[in-house]
Amino acid sequence: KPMTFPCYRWLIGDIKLEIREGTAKTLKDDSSPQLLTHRKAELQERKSAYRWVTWAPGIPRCIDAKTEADLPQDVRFDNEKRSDFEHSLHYALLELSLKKLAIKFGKSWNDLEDFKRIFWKLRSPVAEYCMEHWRDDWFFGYQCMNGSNPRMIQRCKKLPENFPITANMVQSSMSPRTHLDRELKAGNIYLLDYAITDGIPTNTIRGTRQHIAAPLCLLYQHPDQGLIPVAIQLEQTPGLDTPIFLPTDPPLTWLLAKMWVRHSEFQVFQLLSHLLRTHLVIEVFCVATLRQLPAVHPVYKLLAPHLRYTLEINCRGRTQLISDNGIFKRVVSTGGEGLLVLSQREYQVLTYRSLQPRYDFTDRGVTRLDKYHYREHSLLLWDAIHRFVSGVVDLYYLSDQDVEEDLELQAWIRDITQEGFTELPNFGLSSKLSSREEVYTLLSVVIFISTAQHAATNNGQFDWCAWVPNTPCTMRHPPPTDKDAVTMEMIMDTLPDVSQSCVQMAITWHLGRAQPDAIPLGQYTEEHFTEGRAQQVIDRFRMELKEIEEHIRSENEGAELQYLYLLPSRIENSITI
Ligand code: OYP
Repeated sequence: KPMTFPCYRWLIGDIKLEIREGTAKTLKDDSSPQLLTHRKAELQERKSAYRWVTWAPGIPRCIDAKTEADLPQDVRFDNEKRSDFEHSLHYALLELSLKKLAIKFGKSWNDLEDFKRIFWKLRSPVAEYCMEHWRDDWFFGYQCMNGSNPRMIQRCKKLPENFPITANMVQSSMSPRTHLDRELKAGNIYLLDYAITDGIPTNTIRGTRQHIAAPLCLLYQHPDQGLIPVAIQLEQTPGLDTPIFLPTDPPLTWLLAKMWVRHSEFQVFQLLSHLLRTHLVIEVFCVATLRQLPAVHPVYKLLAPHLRYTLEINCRGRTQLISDNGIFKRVVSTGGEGLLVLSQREYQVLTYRSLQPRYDFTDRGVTRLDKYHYREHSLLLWDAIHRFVSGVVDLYYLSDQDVEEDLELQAWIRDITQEGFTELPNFGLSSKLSSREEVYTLLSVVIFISTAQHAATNNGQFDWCAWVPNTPCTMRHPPPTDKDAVTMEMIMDTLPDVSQSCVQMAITWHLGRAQPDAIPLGQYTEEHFTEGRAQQVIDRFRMELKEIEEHIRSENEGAELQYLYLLPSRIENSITI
């Protein structure tokens, strides 16, 4: 097994012996001039191997590599990973293209049941459950909390001015003993607002314009039914052509309105929650760590296992997924210019605070949302990660002053804030680290996002997107304007065609399936830390993860629909897919 992040190669002669023990050292701990020279030489070499580049303006900067082939060998996939990645994709695409041929190319489906014709073999229990229940309102609400994009739902204290709902409209979703105003005050009303997709340039696929709406959806935490959608408006500006859709509308009308919400959800989920807020954010830390911290540095040792393979998967994403002729351009409504505009909008409002789960939940006002498993598991994991990180940091930094005086660590945070997250005045991460507390939080963010948060967004994508009508990647007709004019034919002409559906199935399966060579959270196979004190902290972390594992297991036992994305054994130690 090749070492991804080598520790020892810089060290020669008697010095090599000392370091082979693996004792982590900050700059101050390394006293001999010889060692200091090596530290410097290592960093010089690394800075020339790993350089920043602006792939596109207005999003995080990334590694300077045109394709994965330009990356240094140390950060490339190993043979097993590469062949598995390439084979799995070909397998999925081949399987589906055979079906595609058997059906008909580039055409609409006839009926919702038709999607079953490609829904075969590449299955999962949740995907199947989804296929059976995707029309149900409770299932729609459930997905806002425990689907692939659990960060969109927010509490609604006051109705938005551009969403003119009256109490009357939603009364039928509530018991006669209560009404909208009372439920707003009680904290039982929630909102999905896709304003960010308003006016995004749309893709043209084989000559056909695709469409994007900007929905608003009001939800009610019903005492018996759980979280259910009660009103949907598909554009941000109210008007005669943008009716407010209700569960009491003709069934197909309400269904189509929900599909439009879920189509915006696909875009926000994949591009913002997944790509931008996990992959691209973590790449910044990856590049800065490789450039600024020598392999003996404790922060390097702590982070390296959480940064494995991220540069390569991101390079592949940039060349094959979001490039001018990539997968998005071929089948997704935001393909082309749209995906960049959307990402730039999100980047403008991205905050360091929102990357910390506790703040994320309080700021969205969702601390009292019922059966929000993602929130519960996230907090357990965050706390375990935070205890682990502070345990490690305390071994090498005895005071806040030690933090302030670590010149390598200060160069690292400057690289992150000034070279990585550029053009981002409101990000809220200072370019100077002044206390141990700040270091705990920052390193916990990096580990939490590269493990738990990525698992929560990535690993369910086949479950929630394989049944294409549940989360369509594109819409081929504009949103409905007349509640009484919605037909099955119109729905079929709107949803992704046969070919687009096949690609959506293939790619989400390819990315969402368990990785055969996965290293789970907390398994440190390369033994960066060898000193006993550090091993103890690692062991305690593993024990806590085991407890979380058992807790989640028993909580899910016998449940018809299980939430297992944050099961520690299913969380990868880094973003590798
Ligand atoms: C890289 O040969 C990645 O076509 C995925 O990207 C898929 C390929 C290459 C295709 C290879 C090929 C991984 C990194 C990332 C990310 C996050 C965003 C994922 C979005 C998935 C969208 C699925 C689209 C379905 C229509």
